[in-house]
Amino acid sequence: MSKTTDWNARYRMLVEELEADGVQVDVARERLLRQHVETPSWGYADSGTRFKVFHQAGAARTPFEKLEDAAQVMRYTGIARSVAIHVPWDKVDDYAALKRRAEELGIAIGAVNPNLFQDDDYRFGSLAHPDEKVRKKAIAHVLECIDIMRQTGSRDLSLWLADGTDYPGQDDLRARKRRLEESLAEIYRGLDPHMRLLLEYKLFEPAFYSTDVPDWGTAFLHVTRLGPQAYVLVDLGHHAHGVNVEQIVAFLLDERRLGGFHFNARKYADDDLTTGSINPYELFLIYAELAAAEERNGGRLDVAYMIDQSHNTKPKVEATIQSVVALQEAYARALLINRKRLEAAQQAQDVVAAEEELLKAFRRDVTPLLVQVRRELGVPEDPLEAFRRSGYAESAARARG
Ligand code: LRH
Ligand code: MN
Ligand code: MN
Repeated sequence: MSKTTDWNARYRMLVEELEADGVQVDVARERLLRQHVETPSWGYADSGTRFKVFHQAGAARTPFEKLEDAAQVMRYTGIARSVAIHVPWDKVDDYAALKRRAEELGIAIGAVNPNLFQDDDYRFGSLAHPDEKVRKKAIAHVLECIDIMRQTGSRDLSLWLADGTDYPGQDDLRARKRRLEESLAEIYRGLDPHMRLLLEYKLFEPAFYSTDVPDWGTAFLHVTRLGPQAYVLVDLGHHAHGVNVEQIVAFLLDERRLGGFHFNARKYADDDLTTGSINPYELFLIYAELAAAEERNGGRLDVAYMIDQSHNTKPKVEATIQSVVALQEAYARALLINRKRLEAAQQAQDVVAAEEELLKAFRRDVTPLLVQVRRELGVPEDPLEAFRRSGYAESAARARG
């Protein structure tokens, strides 16, 4: 981003152009000022592929160091207001102290993610395991996470299950469904009234023959049966190729069961790559649905916008800043869609005009609007460049080894 750019002039030009076109820029600006993205604690620690865990100099080693890194993303973007934790990866003796430290750093603890996949006992599943003892252990762990939520002030419990089978005949598929229903109901009863259970689905992996919550429909059925505090969580990497994710989002929004996202990008499967790096048009179309729902809902939507990524080839804080900025850009473009003209084209069955309305917004250079928003948020005009210049990565590498 050039230092000599006259951003005020460019912003005025954009406002003029959009308003002549019938788009209210102030509405977009205000929504962007309120945008909230949650980053994952596990995205700041060493991670790997199925073949090796790679060490990165300066990667966070403790839950407190993860908070420091998350706070950097907040400092440079102004919208990465909270960080999700994963237990026991983020196990500490005193969760109230973790909450206090987050607050000192200008962020909050967000969703709590139980870990039901890293214990030897979970080889054949957790909440749907054939052995009642293992199911009880898994439920107890989730209830302990709900207790942690009370200490961290978290509202959302994010539940992803590795449960499934590898071979036909390995287990009774209907029995697994019923066991899962019972376990989820017990967990649901443990929630405080303001808490939400977000159920994440995933097509496959680690199980390869059957997965107990393989798709949005299964998750939807479970959360609907559980009650009004249960919602579906959409992870962008958890679908088969060609699945229309924005349609799933629209359906769940309409049913008021969209609890949140795990944003990332994928080329093949659950790649956990930088949001918007592979399929920016899909990301925009998802945001087009979100912005439309917000519009119908008086400008508010109770959805948790979380990132779920792990970076092995990129520095972690930089990749997370790129992701937050990609979410900001997708949202900005979606807010600038001319809804009236889109609807008119839809009514007239003018397919080309309707598509062109979306493409026009998708191709729009929103940088002047984002610079304006960043100035108001008190963060640098170019978050990534400012972070790279700050020397934080180098000093973390020296301090953390
Ligand atoms: C596994 C997974 C899932 C969870 C995350 C913690 O697929 O990526 O998306 O949310 O681990
Ligand atoms: Mn996920
Ligand atoms: Mn995943």
